[in-house]
Amino acid sequence: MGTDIVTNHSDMAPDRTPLVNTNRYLKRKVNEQVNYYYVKYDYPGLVWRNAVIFAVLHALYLYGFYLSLFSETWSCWLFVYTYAVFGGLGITAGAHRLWSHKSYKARLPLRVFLMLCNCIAGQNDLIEWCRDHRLHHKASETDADPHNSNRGWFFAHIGWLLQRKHPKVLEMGKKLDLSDLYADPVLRFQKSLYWPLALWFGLILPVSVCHLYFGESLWDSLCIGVWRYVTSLHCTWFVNSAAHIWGTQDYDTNIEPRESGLVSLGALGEGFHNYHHTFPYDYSTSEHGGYINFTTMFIDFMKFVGLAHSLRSVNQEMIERRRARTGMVVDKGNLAADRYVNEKEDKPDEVFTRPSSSVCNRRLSRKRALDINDNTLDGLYGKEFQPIDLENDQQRLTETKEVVKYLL
Ligand code: ST9
Ligand code: ZN
Ligand code: ZN
Repeated sequence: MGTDIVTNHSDMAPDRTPLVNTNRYLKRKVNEQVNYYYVKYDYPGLVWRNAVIFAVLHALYLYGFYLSLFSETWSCWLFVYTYAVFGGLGITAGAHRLWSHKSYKARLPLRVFLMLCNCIAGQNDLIEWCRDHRLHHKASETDADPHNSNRGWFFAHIGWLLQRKHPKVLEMGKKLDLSDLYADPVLRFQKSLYWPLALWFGLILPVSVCHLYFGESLWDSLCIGVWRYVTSLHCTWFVNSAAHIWGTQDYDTNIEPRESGLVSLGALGEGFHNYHHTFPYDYSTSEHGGYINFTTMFIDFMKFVGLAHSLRSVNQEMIERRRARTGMVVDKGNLAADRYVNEKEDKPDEVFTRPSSSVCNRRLSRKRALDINDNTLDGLYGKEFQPIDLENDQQRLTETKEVVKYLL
């Protein structure tokens, strides 16, 4: 299958151009194998306004960090930390699990609460956030992915907010169905008043509380507020960067997202990213329930008090089948995976006699990528986002094959 697929082990780009003095190819080492990704830079570059804003924010952040360690009163610190968790829930339980993925349903008071928490986070209005995130799932690791991790750690982390979006992002983004988001009056309200709401809940209120109630100076209160904001931004961005590059691929080796406990710790449970991209409709974004997953605990509690319902999850048997079919094989004791390879190949020994799990992972990953079919597409995009129309579906298939071509 796919005789046109080129594997790169040398200093050659996919089209066999030598990689000398060019920024058109990105070099990335995956499991000891060097891959090259084609990157187009034929659209406008840096957005200076954002670069200056983020530079200033990071300068204030450093002073806020110093205050948080040595000078801030413990009661103010407790307030800032709790406030940050509320803002985080506005992203994780609200923007992400509720509105982007519809992985559970929330009654009006909870939706209003999460919308206000979301204003604390200052990460664009909910409709824009969900649009970009749905596109990220639909077109992961392609030009149409707003924070395509194939363009490097820095781009996936913050770089994508410092430059104009790739034309493919706008083109594919327009094909998304966002009618459910526009149908929610809570989201329409937030969009219409986003800036006043975000300024009030994200800046004026927390800074005033630190200044007037906890007695910090106005300047210190501002820097502490910036410290909270920038920290929560980085915790979120690590999901796009670190959790797309480092970690294990327990459920699907055909996709880049990884399992990262460390990212989960900072992102209230959002670091189990290989699971999440494989089963995007699971309200827990992981198979481990509340383990390093404060957001899952919060949604469970909301269900307990009757504010959340219709929580969607994946049954264990389905997870095991998927792990066996496409997951990373960790050791010889993985009988389910053995069975899969036995069925699929006549030479199981060749696959399973291996020096390390990472080498085996690479082999299986490359083999499966060659076998790309509709099942793997399910894994890439999740069942939640079914094709909108045939033409779009065809487009996705073509783009995915393009990516696979450059991955190999
Ligand atoms: C931020 C968001 O940080 C972070 C999101 C991360 C997501 C992570 C997900 C992981 C899971 C959850 C983890 C949670 C963990 C939480 C832990 C917490 C403790 N489709 O945008 P423009 C249209 S935000 C369709 O200006 P440019 C658009 O509608 C940080 N259409 O593009 C518009 O059309 P029109 C703060 C799209 O000019 C036109 O295109 N915010 C799409 O290329 C132009 O849109 C910032 O820093 C699409 N996807 O500029 C602001 N996208 O005019 C940053 C766009 O008709 N943003 N369109 O309405 C910007 O400044 C700009 O967007 C830009 C691009 C410079 C980046
Ligand atoms: Zn998601
Ligand atoms: Zn992702």
